[in-house]
Amino acid sequence: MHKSPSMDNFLTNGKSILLAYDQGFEHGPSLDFNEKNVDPSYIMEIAAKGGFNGIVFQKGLAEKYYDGRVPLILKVNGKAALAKGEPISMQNCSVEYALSLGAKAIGYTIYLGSERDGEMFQEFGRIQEQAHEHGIPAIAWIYPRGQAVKDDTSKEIVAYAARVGLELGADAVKIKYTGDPQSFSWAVKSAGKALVYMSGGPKAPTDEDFLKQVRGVMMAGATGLAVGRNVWQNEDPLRMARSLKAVIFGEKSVEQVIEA
Ligand code: FBP
Repeated sequence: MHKSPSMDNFLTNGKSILLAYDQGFEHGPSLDFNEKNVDPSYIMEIAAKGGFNGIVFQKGLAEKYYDGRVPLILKVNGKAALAKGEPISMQNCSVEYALSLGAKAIGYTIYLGSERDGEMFQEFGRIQEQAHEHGIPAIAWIYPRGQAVKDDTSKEIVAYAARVGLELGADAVKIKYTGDPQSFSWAVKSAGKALVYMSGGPKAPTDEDFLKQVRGVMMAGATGLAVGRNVWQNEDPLRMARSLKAVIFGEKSVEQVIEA
């Protein structure tokens, strides 16, 4: 009987916080980066000093900046922001090459609802099998997107994303927050044994706003958070990391964290 590889490399007492840094590819450097966070070494430092459970890099960054201090999730597909039309993100790195760079998991984005989602299902299916053959988990970023998707954070569509991830064999799914714990708990239930990570999103107006989202996600039974901008765009990323860890691992309320 086939057993899925465990996500244990990325967990602390069953919970997790991952640092995502593929936005230079997905959005372009000018949209998200400043003089400091445009440097991948700065992000590697935040991941290590901030005690993250994993860091997400595309292969070029992994080759030149990954230093082994934090488990690596190699993102093996990506889409640039320039082309318009139905979204499609195709593989740019093999599973074998990801392993040679030290990957302890594979990351792959699927745009559920795109007219081209079948191509990503097919490709992820192959990648997931290769990852499992090598004993490492496959994490699916599942973002409902395309003309057919009216509301990408509705209870129904987020749960659908989670379920597609489970059925495709993802060991963890990275999905957007619905906005409240009740509706997000339906996504967590729909994900079954696939672990659920909330995807960070653009920087929230205040730290408190973002911490409230994370608290809601954890109350809904998620495993944790895969976050980029809300950490490395923060003026004090390590302080933000501490606050997030207090909510995720310490089960602290936002009030307790803010007052500390
Ligand atoms: P953020 O926390 O910065 O949103 O990062 C999470 C992430 O999934 C990244 O891995 C990815 O680059 C980005 O969001 C994609 O954002 P979108 O496609 O929603 O613009």
